[in-house]
Amino acid sequence: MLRRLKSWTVFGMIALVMAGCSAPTVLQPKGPVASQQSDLIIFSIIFMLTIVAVVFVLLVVILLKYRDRKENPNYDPDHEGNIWLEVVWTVIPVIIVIALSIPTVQTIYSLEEPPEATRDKEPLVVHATSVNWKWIFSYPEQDIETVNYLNIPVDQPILFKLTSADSMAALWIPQLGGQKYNMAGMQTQLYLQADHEGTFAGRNANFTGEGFEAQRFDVNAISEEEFEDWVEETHETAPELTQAEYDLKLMIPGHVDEMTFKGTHLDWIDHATSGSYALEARERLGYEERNPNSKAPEKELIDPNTLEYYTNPESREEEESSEHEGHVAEETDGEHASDSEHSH
Ligand SMILES: [Cu+2]
Repeated sequence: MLRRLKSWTVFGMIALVMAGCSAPTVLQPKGPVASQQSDLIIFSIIFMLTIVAVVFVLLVVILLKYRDRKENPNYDPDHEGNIWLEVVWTVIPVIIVIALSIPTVQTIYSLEEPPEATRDKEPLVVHATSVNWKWIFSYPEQDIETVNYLNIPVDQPILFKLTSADSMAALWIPQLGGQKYNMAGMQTQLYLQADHEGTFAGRNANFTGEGFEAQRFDVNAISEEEFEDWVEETHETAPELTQAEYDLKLMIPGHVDEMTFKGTHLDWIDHATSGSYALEARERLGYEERNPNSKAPEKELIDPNTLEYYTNPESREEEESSEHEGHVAEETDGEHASDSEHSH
């Protein structure tokens, strides 16, 4: 019964796709996290469709059986309460809710852990930072930073540490798993994993204004050897990430192409512990927010190479120690300390 319904559900999905709706990538999982979620979705759909089917069959049966008939003109149904019936239609919904809740809660909790299949494997840590309207990915262990694309090895859990430099965003790679929110000044964690090689679409799933729609990225799932080669090659060929370039190209709202750097911004800022960095960088560089419909010419940014902040790091250290009194507390924070360990 369940098997046949499952094939009907899949058939219905295919029909939807062929009718011109975009392919439901959520139901084409390419990793254990997404598989668990799509199994839960399919289970819930079949379960609920079964209930709908039973209700409609009962509706038709009761309409036919208890209708007013010509041969029985004085039909007078008994409307008085029936305790047995009341119990039945209270208990059944309770059972339905419990039956739906158990697998849902189980799945939600298991998603907080690395995937079962590769639990013994050390996860690859990737800090994913959203900034209007780009994605910055830092690999602290590999000492690499990429923008608007992500290279990951297959069959290894990826532990995303999510944060944002400005607006609240949400990292979503439908074929690898559901989304989680990125917020400035705090960190959320998300385990994802690919078990097929290929390129999967990722995006921001939380509306953040003007450039939101184009805040997309590609996830390239490659073999472990290819990943090692890429890390090595990046160390040899990619330019070093500097704070001046980071602020000028990435902290200013807008779009950029894919980029690759040696080094990560975690060397000078973790947006999870300080939510105002992007705003300060914009102020330093003279960026002013402007109405998207404005016809006035865009204000030119200050060249960071003319600012003492970037050219003379010593001046900055003095400035910072006087500005941020809570700095010492941040350094001893457990999460922060373990992050700086990774970056060596
Ligand atoms: Cu939050």
